[in-house]
Amino acid sequence: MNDKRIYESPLLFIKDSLIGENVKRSLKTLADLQGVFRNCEAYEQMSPDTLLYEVTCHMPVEEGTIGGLYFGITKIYPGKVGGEYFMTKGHFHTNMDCGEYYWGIEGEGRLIMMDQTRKVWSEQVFPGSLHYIPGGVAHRVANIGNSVLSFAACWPSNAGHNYQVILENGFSASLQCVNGTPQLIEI
Ligand code: S6P
Ligand code: ZN
Repeated sequence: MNDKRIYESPLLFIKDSLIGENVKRSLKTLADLQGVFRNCEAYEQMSPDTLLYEVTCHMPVEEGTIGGLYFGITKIYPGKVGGEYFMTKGHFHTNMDCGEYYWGIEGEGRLIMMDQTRKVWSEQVFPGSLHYIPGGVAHRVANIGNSVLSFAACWPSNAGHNYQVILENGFSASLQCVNGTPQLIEI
C-alpha cells in the first residue's frame, strides 16, 4: 500500500551537485578576486574571465535568521596565479560567534585559517576530511591538486560574511607552490 506520509526528499546532494528548491549558484572568476593574489603581474597576465570556483547553496531561510542553517558546495578548479594556488576569497563571519563545518568531497586542497591575532594554520582537505572552523576564524580553501577540488559546508544563517577585512589586510600567509609542494609562506 502507498504510505501517503512518506515524501520524496525535496533536495538532492549527489557527489558534488545540489539540486532542488532554494538552491542558488554563483560563479567566481579571476576578475572577482582582484587584489587577492600576491603576484599582481601574474594576475594581470591572465584572462579576467578565468573561472576559479563556483558555489551552490541551499538557503531555506532569510539571511540573518537566528537558528537556521545554510548548506553549500564549493568547486575550485585547478590552477595557479604565479605560484599561488587557485583559492576562495576567504572571509570572517560577521557574527564572530558563528562557526562552520567543512568536509572534503573530491580532490586535494588546504583549508587555510587565520584567527584575529593573524595567526595562520592549515589543514589538508581530501575526500572524507572533516573540518570545524571556530567562530572568529577567517577561512579560505586552496586547490593544490591537478583536478577539481570540491567540499561541502554548513553554517548558521545569521553568520554573515565579512570580505572587506580580508581584502584590506589579506591573510598573514599565502599558500605557494615551492618546488612542486604547497608551503604556507608568511608575508
Ligand atoms: C560560507 C562558506 C562557504 C564559502 C565558499 C566560497 O560561510 O564558508 O560556502 O562561501 O567556500 O568562499 P568565499 O570566501 O568566496 O565565500
Ligand atoms: Zn564561512
